[in-house]
Formats: sequence, structure tokens, C-alpha cells
Amino acid sequence: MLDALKDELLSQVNAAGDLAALEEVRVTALGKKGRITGFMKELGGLSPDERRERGQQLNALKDEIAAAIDSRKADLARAHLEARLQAERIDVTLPVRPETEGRIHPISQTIDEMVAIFAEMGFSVAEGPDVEDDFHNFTALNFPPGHPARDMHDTFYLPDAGDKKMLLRTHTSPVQVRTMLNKKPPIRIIAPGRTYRSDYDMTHTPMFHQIEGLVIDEATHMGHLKGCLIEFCRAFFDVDDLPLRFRPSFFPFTEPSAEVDIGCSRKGGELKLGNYGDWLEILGCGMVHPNVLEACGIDSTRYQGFAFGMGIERVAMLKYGIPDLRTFFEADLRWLKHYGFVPLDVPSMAQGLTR
Ligand code: 2NM
Repeated sequence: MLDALKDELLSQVNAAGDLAALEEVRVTALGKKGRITGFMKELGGLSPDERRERGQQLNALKDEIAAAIDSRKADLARAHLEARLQAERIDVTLPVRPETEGRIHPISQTIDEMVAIFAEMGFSVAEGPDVEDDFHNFTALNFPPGHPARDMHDTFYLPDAGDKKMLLRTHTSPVQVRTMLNKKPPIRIIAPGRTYRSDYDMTHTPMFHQIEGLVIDEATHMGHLKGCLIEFCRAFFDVDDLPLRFRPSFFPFTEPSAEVDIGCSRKGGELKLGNYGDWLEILGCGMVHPNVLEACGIDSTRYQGFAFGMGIERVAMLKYGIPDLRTFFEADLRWLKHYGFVPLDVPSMAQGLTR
């Protein structure tokens, strides 16, 4: 008779399709008014011998049903998890669906490429305000009082508002000044950003972009400057043997100063970069002037270093064959579609700058 009950209960356990149904089976069998519990209650009316034998059988049945319930519960939990895993499955190896309409502006792309190269060399990116004062933009950089760059015709001055003469920065060098004033050497930073000069013609826009770099340490010398810029230009223009020529020049904030040309060819009206005998100017550089170091709170008898700067529009035009500077700022969607970059073209040295 107990064998029949056992078979019946076990088949109920195995038929339970979820945790609620299984709990119902447990109550039917083992609950206070359950069927096994009911038989237990009848033990009192039996003789001692019968009671012992029947008690053992009932206990064994109870244990077996309880074990079957536990095992079924584990099966249901596993099946439930498996179903969830299937339902919530995502294939992380699928490529991201790229943005099909938007484009990265060539200026942003060029800055990202430059940052990737200098980051690899150990430079950090520094930033500062577009609205500057006369000290950070000129005085600390060793521009003498009557220097032509300070002229109203070249610099956008803001309407007078108190004691400090405010202006739109004419280069990103004030970022270097702020960095030197706030941090102790060694310093190794690049400062990309917007700059402003009162100038508008075929090759000048009143707002343009620059990237400047600064390295200050105890023994940083002109050889480091040359190695750094040769490495940068070859990586940026993706020409392994690109020749560089350092020509003596003058800037108020560096001494000695140099302008850098890269090798090119202009045969047949087409510009090619490489070792072809012709030269194209692309950046300025030099050893930071001791007056600049001192104005920025750095002991010029202990520290020295180099700085460089270049125009971003100019090198972007060169690298990507964009013929007209002014088109950069016209927000023409057809132009952007043509010269822009898809958002997944993220520049990194690991994958090669451009693919
Ligand atoms: C250039 C050329 C040469 C330059 C100098 C400094 C500073 F702050 F360290 F003095 N920043 N940038 C520099 C030097 C910029 O751009 C054509």
C-alpha cells in the first residue's frame, strides 16, 4: 500500500512544472494534513512491534519524497536559469552598429591623432581658458611691451573691465605658462585648442587651432627636441623616412629657436611628402627662454626644456588634401560628409593611425 503511495507521490513530484506546483505536492505529502503525516498519526493505535516496522517504513518514505522534492527543486531552478540565459542572451562579438549619418570633423580627428602619438611618448593633455589676461598670453612669454603681436590690429581685446586687460588667447602658450606656474618639473604636456587672431583672408581665419608642446627637466636638450619632432612627424604623416630640416629662427619665448620643414615634392602641381629635395614649413620650436622659466616660477639655473607649436588646420589640409582653409568653419554638411570621419575611426597607435 505504501509502495503505491510512493509511486503516486513521486510521479506528482516529477510532474510539478514550477516551484508553486512543487510546493503544493510537498504540502499534500508532508504538510500538517499531508498524507504521510496522516499515516504517522495512526502509529499510536498500533502494537509496539507493528509501530516500529510501520514507523521505519513511513520515515523512509518521508525521506525519499523529501529528497525527490529537493532534487526536483534543483532541476526547476536550473531550467529556469537556463531559460533566462537563453532569453537574455547577447552576442558580445557582434560589431557595434555604426552611426551612419554623423561625421567627426577633420580638426577633431587631427587633434585625436596628434594626442594619440604624443600620449604614446608620455605627454599629458593640458587645457586652459580661451579668454586670457595679458600676463599669461604675452608678458610671461617674454613679449616686450611694444611687440607687434600685442597690437589691437592683431589681438582681440575684450572691453575694459577692471584692472586686468583681457583678450582671446592668440596661441595656446598661456596653457604652458599656467602649467609651469602650477606644477613642478619634470613637465611633459601638449596643449591643443582654439586660438584667435584678428586676421581674415585666403589662409587665415579669426579662430583657428594650435597644438603646442612643452618638456621641462634638468637635462632636456635640443637633441631631445629634434628626436621628439622627427618621431612625431614620421608617425603623423605616416612616412618612415620623412626628412626634417631645422632652420634657425626667432620667437620671443624660445632661445635658440627653429622652424621645421619636412621633405616634399611639388612636381606637376601635386604635393607629395617624402625625400624628394623640396621643403615645406610645418612647425616652430626652440629651447624655452630663461626669462619665460623665471616668469613662471621655475629656476632657470636648474631646469631647462623645449617647446614647439603648430597650426592644426594647416597640417590637416596637408594630410587630408583639403584645399580651402575657410571651408573648415562653414558647417557645410556635404563638405563634412566628404572630409569627415566615421565615429568608429578612433585614432590609436596600436592599430595604426588611419585604416
Ligand atoms: C611655437 C614655437 C616655439 C612655445 C613656447 C612655449 C612656452 F610656453 F614654453 F614658452 N609654448 N610654446 C613655442 C615655441 C611655440 O609655436 C610656433
